[in-house]
Amino acid sequence: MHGVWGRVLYIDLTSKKIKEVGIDPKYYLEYIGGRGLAIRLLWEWNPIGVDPFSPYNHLVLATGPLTSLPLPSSGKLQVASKSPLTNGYGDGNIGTMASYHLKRTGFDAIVITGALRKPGYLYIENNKVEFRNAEDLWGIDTFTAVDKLVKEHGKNVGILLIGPAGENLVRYATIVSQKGRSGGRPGIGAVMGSKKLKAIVLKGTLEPSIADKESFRKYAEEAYNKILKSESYDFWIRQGTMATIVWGQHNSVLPTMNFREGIWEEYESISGDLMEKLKIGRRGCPFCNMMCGNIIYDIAGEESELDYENVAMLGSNILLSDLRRVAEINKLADMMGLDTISLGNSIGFYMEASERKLVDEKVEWGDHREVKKLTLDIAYNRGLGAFLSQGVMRMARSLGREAEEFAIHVKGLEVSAYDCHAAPAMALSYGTSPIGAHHKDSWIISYEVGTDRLGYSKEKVEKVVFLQDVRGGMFESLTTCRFPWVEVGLDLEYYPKLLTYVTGVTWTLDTIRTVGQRIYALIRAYWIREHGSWDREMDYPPIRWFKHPLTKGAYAGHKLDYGGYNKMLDMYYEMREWDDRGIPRRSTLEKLGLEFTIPILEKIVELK
Ligand code: PTT
Ligand code: SF4
Repeated sequence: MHGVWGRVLYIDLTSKKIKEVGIDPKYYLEYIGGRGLAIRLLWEWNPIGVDPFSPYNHLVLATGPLTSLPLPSSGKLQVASKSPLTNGYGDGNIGTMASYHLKRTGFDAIVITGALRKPGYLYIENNKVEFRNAEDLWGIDTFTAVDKLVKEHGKNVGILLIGPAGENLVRYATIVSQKGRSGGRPGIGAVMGSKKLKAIVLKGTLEPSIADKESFRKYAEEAYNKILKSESYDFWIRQGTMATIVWGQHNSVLPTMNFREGIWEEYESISGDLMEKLKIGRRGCPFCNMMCGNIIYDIAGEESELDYENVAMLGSNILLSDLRRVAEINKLADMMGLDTISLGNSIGFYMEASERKLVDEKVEWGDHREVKKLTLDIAYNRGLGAFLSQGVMRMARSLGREAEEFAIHVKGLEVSAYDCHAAPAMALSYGTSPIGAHHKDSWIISYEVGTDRLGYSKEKVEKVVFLQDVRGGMFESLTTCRFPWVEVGLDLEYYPKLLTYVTGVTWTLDTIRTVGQRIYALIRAYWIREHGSWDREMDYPPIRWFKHPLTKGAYAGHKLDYGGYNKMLDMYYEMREWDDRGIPRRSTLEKLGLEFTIPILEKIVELK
């Protein structure tokens, strides 16, 4: 198949040995690349039940056939591993020049196992790997460290690195790139830290082959032009994801006070409109003509790149008003390598625990100074920060039953920035997301607010499954940014066609959806394998949304209904051809070519 190299670079940090491993060509047809390749390799190469912080856990950096080719917003890279936050499959998506260089090393993915004895970093130039010392970089924030690495290697490289949070094994540490791109919410940065690996510097100079260059070039150019001509382009360029603050407020989904409410009286103090006034520039990922990284000066006069999730979770969710203060915490999170969503959740959870007097040390809602101090303490895993660095699920368990009722997570991953008291399908999206509560696989909320909002309908469930197949299956495996489709309406049909021109294999949206279903079933099998059991309760959203109704706004009095949610979950399982416990049926596994999972699953659960 064109567009891929057919091999991965396998690096063992313990023995400092590297090898090139050929990949069965059928994997590309069955899994495409990116997330698909990552879960296939983790199933095969990760020991069953491995501790996420053990040297035997594998870290996968994967590209797909469309990654960093000249087509819209293609500069994205998949990072995946067994998650220290959830103990299940975890991944994330980073827009970075590292995707450009990895694509040109001659490998589709880099797989890292083992651990270094002393802090180090990898310099990879095509198939040459150097193990470098990083003792002088250890303990340093990602912005300072990246400057040092650029000084050493020049600007023409791609760099992925961790901050103090990853080094100190904070369970929601991410991998950072380019001072403001970050990925791997479920603690993939901490996996890198457990391997004493501070950074990976990539330089690739080989051009991947494209089956039909001329058609590809023409069609990609057409797609770029369509984006520029889109009606929503101008507004997107002005506000990017930040427009969602006002939208969230108007639709009662803006996370407020640890997801207690869906509106906040002070939302204008963190809005996209305010951001526009403060904006000093834009940044973005490679090959993108709709760059959405909005830069403002924070309260300390430093540049900070804003996104909706970051601002909502570190703003309304903890009642921190003033966009420039929020921007300061956001920047600190990037420097420390902490996921902003889990950070905002963990701080919000603690503030509520402190309000209810379940903890001794008090932290008030919206206390900027305290939030700043806590962010650093979390990253360095010290003092009160050491408690928060475990994430919401573990904190709640240690505080007891009352705390579990306001612990906002699914499967251990903290919920991203959409309140679901009055959004059943979005709750289902979180409940069934393959990495724990994240919106990336199915952002059905935009559809849900414009339809039978409070209904538990089959139509909504069908839409969740469709979005998961397309977003979680297709975009995460191609691997490209989904925003051209989601935000400026680029026709979905561009993607199967571009994939066809690049690979020389004919793809349709339907054949890609089957890949999505396969990936979903395999990730589910992986979770069951690692947890050693399974129950449909794993797919429930946070208790709060069922128990405590909203008290403010147009949806005051509303909460989720258990019966309705269960009905939707049944429909969801039926559509995925899983049984009523959420376990893929034997016939489903066989149909999707996942027979190899059956002997292992059979030891854990009875397959129906
Ligand atoms: C993503 C999650 C998101 S989703 C946001 S804002 W968003 C937060 N960003 C963080 C950040 O920044 N710094 C930080 N320290 N922590 C952060 N945590 C949060 O992480 C991101 C964009 C965005 S902005 C989104 S929706 C889209 N996500 C895509 C995706 O998942 N897949 C895909 N094929 N295309 C996507 N395009 C968009 O990319 P995770 P990025 Mg991110 C600074 O990592 O783990 O996937 O979690 O990658 O390069 O920053 O681009 O309103
Ligand atoms: Fe990156 Fe934004 Fe462009 Fe997507 S739209 S590739 S997230 S800059």
